[in-house]
Amino acid sequence: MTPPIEKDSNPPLIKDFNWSPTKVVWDKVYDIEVSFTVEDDKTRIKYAELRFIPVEYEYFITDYGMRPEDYPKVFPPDEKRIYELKPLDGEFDERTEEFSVNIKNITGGREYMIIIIAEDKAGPTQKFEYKTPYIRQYENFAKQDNTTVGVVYLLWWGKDNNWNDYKGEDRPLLGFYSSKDLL
Ligand SMILES: [Ca+2]
Ligand SMILES: [Ca+2]
Repeated sequence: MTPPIEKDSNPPLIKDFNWSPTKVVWDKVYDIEVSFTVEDDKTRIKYAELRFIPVEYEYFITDYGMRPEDYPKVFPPDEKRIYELKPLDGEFDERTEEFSVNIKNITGGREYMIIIIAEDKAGPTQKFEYKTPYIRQYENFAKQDNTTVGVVYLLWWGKDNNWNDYKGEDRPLLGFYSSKDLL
């Protein structure tokens, strides 16, 4: 008698997800490493893919009135990347496989989606999604000296009345302004 074939309709688990910056210059993250494990209880792992997708903020155009031509100046275009992965040990031959990806030259100025898709040989597909925090576009070169540049944002500020009562220590370099000043 042949043993009954055990059905496997459950997708594998994606676990131990981790990401860490591997190249950072003055707070600007250029490169990251993403690692994770795919594990199934019955079937060996067949496939794993990682997508690194720039998050788009269409609502700046549709809701906030940003001109479409200004969008790429604020959120610099960056490519979508898709990595078809091999296990760290080189072969898809077990029910547990580990993976690691280096993502380099991130443009930044936005968040990114990290999407992992994994399959075991029985077919079911598992999907995992993670949104990175904001990754800055430019290096924070302000840290290279001890000068602090500040911006005070005050709604409705008059030249005559408000400055007399002003108790702050910081004074505008260009003199006392008023919200009524013409540009
Ligand atoms: Ca399975
Ligand atoms: Ca293996």
